[in-house]
Amino acid sequence: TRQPTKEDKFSFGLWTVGWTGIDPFGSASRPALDPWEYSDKLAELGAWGITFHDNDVFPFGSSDEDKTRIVTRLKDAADQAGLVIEMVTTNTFTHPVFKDGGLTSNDRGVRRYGLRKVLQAVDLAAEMGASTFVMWGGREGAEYDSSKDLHAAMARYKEGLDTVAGYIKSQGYDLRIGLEPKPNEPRGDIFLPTLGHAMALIADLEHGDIVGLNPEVGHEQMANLNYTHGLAQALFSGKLFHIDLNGQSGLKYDQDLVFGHGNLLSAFFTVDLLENGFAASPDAPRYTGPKHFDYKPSRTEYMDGVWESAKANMATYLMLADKARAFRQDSRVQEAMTYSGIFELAEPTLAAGETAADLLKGTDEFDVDKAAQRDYGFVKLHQLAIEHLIG
Ligand code: GLT
Ligand code: MN
Ligand code: MN
Ligand code: MN
Repeated sequence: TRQPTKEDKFSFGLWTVGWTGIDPFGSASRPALDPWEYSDKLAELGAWGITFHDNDVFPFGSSDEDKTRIVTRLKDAADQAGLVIEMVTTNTFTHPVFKDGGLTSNDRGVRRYGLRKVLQAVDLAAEMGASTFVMWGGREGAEYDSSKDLHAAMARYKEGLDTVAGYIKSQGYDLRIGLEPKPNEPRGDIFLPTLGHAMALIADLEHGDIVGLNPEVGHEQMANLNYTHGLAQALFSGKLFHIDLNGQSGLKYDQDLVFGHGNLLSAFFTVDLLENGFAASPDAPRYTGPKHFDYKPSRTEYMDGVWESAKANMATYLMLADKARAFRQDSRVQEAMTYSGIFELAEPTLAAGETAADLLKGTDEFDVDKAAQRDYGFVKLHQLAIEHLIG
């Protein structure tokens, strides 16, 4: 595989390589480094950018002086290493004050505190030159249906998001919000569990134009959903602002594996969409943002394993990109796509100027029985993808 370069726009959360292996059953399995040690190493491995939560960099409750000192040191290190800080986000999930959520806690004092923390992180994001502000509401949710007025919870979520988006506009920041859905974990049921739920709330916002999505592979697959389909619909609606690439093996806890280390075939078609766009819609929107990895180096790995796993994300992406390019360029694939009707799907169903009444009048001399016997050849086409992937 070729080495990653800045042109590949690979970025990593500091909390990914920075995860020390603490889980609900065990303590840390490796040491914590300083933030700039992670960023220096990521740059060396070929990353283009980094991302972080406020509290990945400075501890919760730091004084303003400490915040400035630590953040300045990280920004200098990133500049030195030629790294872009492309996304900044807030941690409104670790501290127990957020145990019932930040924007949707039943406690109004907590909500005011949470919203203030988010706004402060927006200022930080702008200062760092980030273009995306992710909002993952991991603690926004419930274990018990008796515990919430769900209408009020949605109203408070909307109020919170509009306050943040309105603030971004009023400050003239060049920032867009990426909402990150997840069905469950840490809450029993998280609000905005899927991309569709998030898009629906965005449509209800006053400042929804600068609010879009940050879909994560594992989060969609935990809900038994198709990640590539999710990206496609987000692109269709102009809402694919950012992505979290990782791996997940089916319906279980959030694994945050290396990209491709879960459902590899699904990862292939995700890369195919990102690199090659829609097969029959050349004018459709394309994703041009960072390829951001949100994974965890497994707890079994020590520091060598941390860096190996970071490299593995980029290497797997690049290998899949080569395979996806060859797949699309293969004349057998193009023929199989034509046979399958893929290009025909891009043709409008009605003729130019044709109305529903016109359609009702005609018959097209359509032979239902013959159409029922059509062979779509989807299996043959898919086998060509398998051949490119492992042949
Ligand atoms: C947390 C979560 C991720 C989110 C991060 C952004 S925090 O690690 O599990 O999926 O992307 O807040
Ligand atoms: Mn995850
Ligand atoms: Mn995660
Ligand atoms: Mn994520």
